[in-house]
Amino acid sequence: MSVSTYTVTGMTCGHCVGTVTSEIGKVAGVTGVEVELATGKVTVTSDGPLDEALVRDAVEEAGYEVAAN
Ligand SMILES: [Cu+2]
Repeated sequence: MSVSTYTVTGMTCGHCVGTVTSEIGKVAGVTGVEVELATGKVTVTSDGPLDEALVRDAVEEAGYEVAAN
């Protein structure tokens, strides 16, 4: 199992959180997504190393941005 964290910008409410959660949840290998609205912190659990580009794409697909860490 591997855990990675991202900072997502542009989320303003629970609906945004739901959209980001569901889009990242579709990425291959992802087993869990936790989004903290106040900080934009997104914790992704996966069953193997995750392709960061796919997570980034998923977040952009949802209409938000991954901040550079
Ligand atoms: Cu919203």
